[in-house]
Amino acid sequence: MSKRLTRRRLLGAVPAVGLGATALHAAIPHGHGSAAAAAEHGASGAHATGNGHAAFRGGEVDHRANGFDPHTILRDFDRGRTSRMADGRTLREWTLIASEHEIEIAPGVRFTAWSYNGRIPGPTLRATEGDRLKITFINGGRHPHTIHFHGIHPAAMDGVAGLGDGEIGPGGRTVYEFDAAPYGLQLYHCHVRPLAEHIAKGLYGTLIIDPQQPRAKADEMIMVMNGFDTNFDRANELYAANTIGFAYSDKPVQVKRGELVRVYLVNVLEYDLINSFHLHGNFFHYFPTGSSRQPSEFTDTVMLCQGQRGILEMRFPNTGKYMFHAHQSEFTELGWMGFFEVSA
Ligand SMILES: [Cu+2]
Repeated sequence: MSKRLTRRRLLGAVPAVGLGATALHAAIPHGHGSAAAAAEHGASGAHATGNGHAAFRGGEVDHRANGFDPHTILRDFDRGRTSRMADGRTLREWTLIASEHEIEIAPGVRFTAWSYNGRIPGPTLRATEGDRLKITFINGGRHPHTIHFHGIHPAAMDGVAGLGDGEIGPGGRTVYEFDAAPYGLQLYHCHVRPLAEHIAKGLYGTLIIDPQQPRAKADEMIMVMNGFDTNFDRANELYAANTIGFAYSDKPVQVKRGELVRVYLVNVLEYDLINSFHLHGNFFHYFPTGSSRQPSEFTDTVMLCQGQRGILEMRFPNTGKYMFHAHQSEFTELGWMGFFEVSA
């Protein structure tokens, strides 16, 4: 057995270490089912099954048992409990609870996740620029955690050690309160060391701050690009948008021809330097961080470092199925791939 187990080696030989390593070996696609062939070609030797596209073997993930479904997460925006403040502004309140629980991230592959409100990614919080935001954080886990929001706010609300209430211990709670600014697509995540582990286990989510002059009406969705290190070697074995690999391939995202589609795209992937989004059969306008009304690009591929995010706007002129995936082929074959299915 080699000293270090890597995801590339996983495709070839599976040493009996790591959570669910055997199940993972069974679940990921291999070249003609031959471990030797897969090892020879590396991860890119993983071949398609069934309908000609990559997929996991061994059935389906039990979304109900997980407590969340990537198809629900896709269009689930949480505007919080709202009330009017004395100055006329809107106050939005949420409660986020960190907890630890086992989830199935590929058929038969269990992963001890840390999450906000029992789902990965955490709730997609949504507000309008200038609203007052109040997030009560309760730590129901066994390790200290925080919520660190991207955006503009006072230092004491930054959710890092040594500032404000700092790290929140097990059973502890705190309140993060600040104004929604600037408009755009913000990320939130735990900021406790070791940071990579706290993030990669699932403690992240998105805060969308809408501009006061609303964007055009659209079919909106959130895609958080993530991955999972199932054997603790600080490399990912599985990749996805919204946690469950191939979920949008097994069941394509339904959209309408000619209708404006807006994708809020976030990269939280740990352990890999970059991630990307590539669309087939169409182009999109790209708004980095969503912080300008003018697109920076008209393209079919964008590349994001961890923490980067942006808004994609597109209309499909043709009906049919259009693939979207990371343009790192290895990520694609290990789960980060789906389809838009365009109907008239
Ligand atoms: Cu944490």
